[in-house]
Amino acid sequence: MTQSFPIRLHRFRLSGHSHRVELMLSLLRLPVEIIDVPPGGQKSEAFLAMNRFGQVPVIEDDGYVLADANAILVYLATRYDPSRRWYPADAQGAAEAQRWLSVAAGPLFSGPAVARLVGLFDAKHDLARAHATAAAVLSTMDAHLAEAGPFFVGQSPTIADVALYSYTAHAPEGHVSLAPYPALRAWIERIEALDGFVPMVRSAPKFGGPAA
Ligand SMILES: N[C@@H](CCC(=O)N[C@@H](CS)C(=O)NCC(=O)O)C(=O)O
Repeated sequence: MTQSFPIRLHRFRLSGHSHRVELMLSLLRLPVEIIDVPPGGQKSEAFLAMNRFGQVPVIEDDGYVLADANAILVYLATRYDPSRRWYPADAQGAAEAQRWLSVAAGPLFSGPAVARLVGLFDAKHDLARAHATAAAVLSTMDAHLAEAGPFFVGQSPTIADVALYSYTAHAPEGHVSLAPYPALRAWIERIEALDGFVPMVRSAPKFGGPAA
């Protein structure tokens, strides 16, 4: 299906959840209008009317409002990629993609993303615990790619890769080195070489320190 009017993306510039959606929109070549939510704006009455959880990202697509990064990936790939290259339609492919969406929402968040919240924003989280979770999830992801790559679900990129990319590639912003994970580093290069790839701005960590 083609799209002539832009899909509105409400985001924070440094939000990996938001970048995940921006990347999907770009890979699908969908026109987008980016709305940078000001600090605290996600708790305004107008924003809460779009997402009761008061978080970015949120999209508006021809009057349809949807929050939650992974839900948005499912929606965009189902609606705008009839080939189902990005979100496999077969039972096993769909289930495997979902499995990695759960990793993106689970340990990839509580590990690398939480460590990044500390590194960039001095968020009051347990950095040592986030680093331990990051090491466990990144080594599992690395082993999976080494055995079953080049992408998380088979031979071509899917929403699983889009969901996992931002917080993996930006893990060093939470003092998480990617040096021990060669398969992950090669995968990051493959994602960044995709037609339509858009980067998230890189930041240097200002708070916290490397894992002991
Ligand atoms: N489950 C949500 C999580 C989104 C999320 O954590 N958003 C953060 C930015 S990365 C946010 O809006 N934080 C501000 C807040 O919670 O007030 C999703 O996948 O979209």
